[in-house]
Amino acid sequence: MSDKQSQYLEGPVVQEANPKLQKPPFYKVILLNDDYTPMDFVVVILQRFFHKNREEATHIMLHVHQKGIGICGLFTREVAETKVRQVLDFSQEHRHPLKCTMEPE
Ligand code: TYC
Repeated sequence: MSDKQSQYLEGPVVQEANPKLQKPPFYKVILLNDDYTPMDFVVVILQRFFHKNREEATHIMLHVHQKGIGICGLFTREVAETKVRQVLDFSQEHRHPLKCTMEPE
């Protein structure tokens, strides 16, 4: 009998975990509410950097406005870092205090 045939008779073969095959961790990019950033500006941010349509962007902005915090999207670490940087740079350029951060999924 071949090795393969005897494996079938002995039942399932358990494969050991391979750390290299773990799925890449994702990060939430988070917007925080403040009292000064105009609502329209936040909607533009969500359209420009997170590819939301006007309706989705307005929904997320209002959620953050009401609850204090909200998720813009899930990304790999490097992409999330880039999004956070883009939001902070763009907000600073326009002299708005909007805060954006990221945390593991
Ligand atoms: N609270 C702001 C206002 O009343 C609007 C706002 C929404 C600001 C979401 C930041 O992440 C934010 N103008």
